[in-house]
Amino acid sequence: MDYLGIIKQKVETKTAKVAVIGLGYVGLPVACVLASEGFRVLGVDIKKDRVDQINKKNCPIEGKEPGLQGLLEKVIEGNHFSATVDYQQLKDVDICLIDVETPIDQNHIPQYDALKSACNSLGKVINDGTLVIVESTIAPGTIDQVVRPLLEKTSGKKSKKDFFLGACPERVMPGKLLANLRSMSRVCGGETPEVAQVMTAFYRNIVDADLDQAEVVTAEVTKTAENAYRDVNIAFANELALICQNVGADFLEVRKLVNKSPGRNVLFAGGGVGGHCIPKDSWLLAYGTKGQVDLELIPAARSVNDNMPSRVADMTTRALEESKIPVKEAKVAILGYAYLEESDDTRNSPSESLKDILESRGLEVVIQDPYVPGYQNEVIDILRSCHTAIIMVAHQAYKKLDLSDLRNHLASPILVDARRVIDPNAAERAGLKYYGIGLGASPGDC
Ligand code: SAJ
Repeated sequence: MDYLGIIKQKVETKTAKVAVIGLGYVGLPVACVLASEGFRVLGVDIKKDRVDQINKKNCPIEGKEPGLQGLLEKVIEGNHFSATVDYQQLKDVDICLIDVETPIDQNHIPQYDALKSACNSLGKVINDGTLVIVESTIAPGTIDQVVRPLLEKTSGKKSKKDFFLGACPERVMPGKLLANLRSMSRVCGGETPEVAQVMTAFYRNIVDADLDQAEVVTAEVTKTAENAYRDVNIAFANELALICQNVGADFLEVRKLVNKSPGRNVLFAGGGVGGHCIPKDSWLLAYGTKGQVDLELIPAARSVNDNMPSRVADMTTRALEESKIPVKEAKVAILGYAYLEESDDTRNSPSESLKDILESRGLEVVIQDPYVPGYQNEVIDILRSCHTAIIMVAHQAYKKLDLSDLRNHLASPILVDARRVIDPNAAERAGLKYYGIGLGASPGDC
């Protein structure tokens, strides 16, 4: 039976029945966009309340996602999309996407519980000819060593014969889920060239950018490598900033001048690297080598970035000491709790690490973030009796701070700027003692 030919024909006529397992910030948008293109899409999630919310046309994704609520309403009302907790309903799907979380544990080992659960449940109902595509970010070798064995074991079928496997890692970003889905190129990693070809025909319905056919392992490596690459480059910026602090230069000036040299692109130093992708994907990439490659640079970059909150804490305690303020009697305000500017996402937030470090050193810590519920007091209101304000996130609101107001409300005029969003001269003119990441002559730990 030419199963792939049948799938391709159903893709071309948009009569393919598609399932999406995992209705989070990756699965739900892709389900809605596929449904809006005319496919019949069935979403599957283990969380019944999430399934119920979706079927009632309520988008469960937090944060602002332009267009998603409206698209969800449209495809539900048009009967092109519905959600369920019942895997039995997947019996007759032609294409099944898997979009479940793939976190790592504190030892940097991938936690594939959700992926394995999805494969176990899918394997029990999968019918002949189904194309299964994992969109989650996974370590190189996961399709071969985890997904295929599980699906074959639970289904009693053989891949490349009874069902087909591919990996097409997502490249979405919270806040731009629908935009990125359309505009970002994708790697269609198929277990055979024919599978990769059918994948590109399928994704061409929702992706306007390049669709590159490749082997599965290439797709697995590409996604984790692109984020490991970013992490290493951020680590370089951070280490360069520490050097600048030590030798009395200004990182921002050095960065601007270095980037005038062809082929250079130094990123921005900061208070650390948070989020759901960058801190994790380096470890997924490394895990793929099963310890058989002695990796040095990628783990070192992770360490540099993970240490930045501690560097900011050192800057803060030394600034207090310079002002003769006993550290254990000090109270500091952390401005910014999200992991990224103009975001409410606090996953792996460097500010959380900084708070823990400062509290472990005996300081009292208060937090403000205009986007994060629970921390949305006015900046000025939380500064009372604080000896220092630490800017940890480059929110626009902090760039517009009234520095004289800040100075007047602080118990002592110390500003630590871990994202370099404030002009040092303006801070000094307002009577603040300014300490900026990467700015020489500051008391940072270099
Ligand atoms: N950061 C720095 N310095 C920089 C850039 C970022 O310290 O120069 C920090 C941020 O403050 C944040 C963390 O790194 O804490 C991650 O920032 P990010 O800009 O990389 O944003 P993410 O985590 O949302 O990364 C996503 C990734 N996209 C996907 O995985 C699909 C990443 O591949 C993208 O490069 C990135 O968005 C992007 O370009 O915006």
